[in-house]
Amino acid sequence: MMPELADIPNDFIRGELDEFVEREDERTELISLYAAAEPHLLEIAAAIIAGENGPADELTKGALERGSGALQIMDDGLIAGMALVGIKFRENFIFVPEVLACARAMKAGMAHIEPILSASGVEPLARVIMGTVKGDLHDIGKNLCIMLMRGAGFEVVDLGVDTSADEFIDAVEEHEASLLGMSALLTTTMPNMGRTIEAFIDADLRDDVKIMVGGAPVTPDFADEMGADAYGDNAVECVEVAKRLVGVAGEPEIV
Ligand code: B12
Repeated sequence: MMPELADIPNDFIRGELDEFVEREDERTELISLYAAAEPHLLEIAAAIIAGENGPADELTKGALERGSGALQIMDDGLIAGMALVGIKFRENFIFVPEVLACARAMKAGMAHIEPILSASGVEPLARVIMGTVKGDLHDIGKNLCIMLMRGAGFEVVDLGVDTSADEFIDAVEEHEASLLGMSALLTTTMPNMGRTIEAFIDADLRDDVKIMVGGAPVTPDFADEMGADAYGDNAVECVEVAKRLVGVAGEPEIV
């Protein structure tokens, strides 16, 4: 049986979903997500939605202490909260300052998850350069990818946000990286991935590095058209793709 709104074990989230999520497909998807999540993880999602730093920090720490897995906390707590924030933002129920508060709350939670997902201690599988493309300041998804990649044994150099083609090229050369990952969250900045790939071709370096791309508006077709080697839909897939591109067999080892 399909879960219903009443099955979500959190009053605040039930209210938010009922008030702000109008599209039927999104309501169904979010109801399934929240109804299946454990109540203490939904409290984390609620703290993200409310943009409350302190609770996001405390609740994430508490969830780890009671034994929830880092990946589960990330999916059912932190990312689940951001999903509703994204819809409220798109529909103009909230604006940039509120979204920034939610992003800060998410970062407060991620601070506890990071050491676990990044702990690896093995010889690096490969050196990877990661960055968000020029003109784009979104870094939450990229940072999650980096955490999981470090946890899976990659050495990752993080160029941050608003990264130009030249900065990507310089970093690949300086660190002799075999893999480059680019993130974009805006349809207006997505073409900068293609421009960066062009710049690698112009610099005669395209054959030296594998390039993977991701971010909410990016599609496998778009990745293909712009000449990327691979596309990844989420942080777990990012690790899988990275392993495939550098020729490491086996499933990613993630907490
Ligand atoms: C948080 C947020 C912000 C924050 C960013 C804070 C930060 N430090 O990142 C702030 C408030 C700054 C912001 C600003 C803006 N934003 Co904004 N933002 C968002 C929001 C709500 C969530 C993004 C997010 O963090 N998602 C959670 C993470 C976990 O998901 P993710 O980023 O998709 O990453 C996952 C995958 O995509 C993948 N992935 C990501 N990168 C990579 C890379 C590789 C290599 C691989 C393999 C995989 C991969 O793995 C990740 C983890 O699973 C989205 C809505 C949405 N639903 O996406 C809008 C959204 C992206 N923003 C939007 C807009 C319009 C803006 C602004 C232009 C608003 C304005 N008028 O100023 C500015 C632009 C600023 C700029 N120049 O970049 C639009 C974009 C519309 C479009 N199609 O272009 C969106 C979609 C909201 C909307 N529907 O209107 N934003």
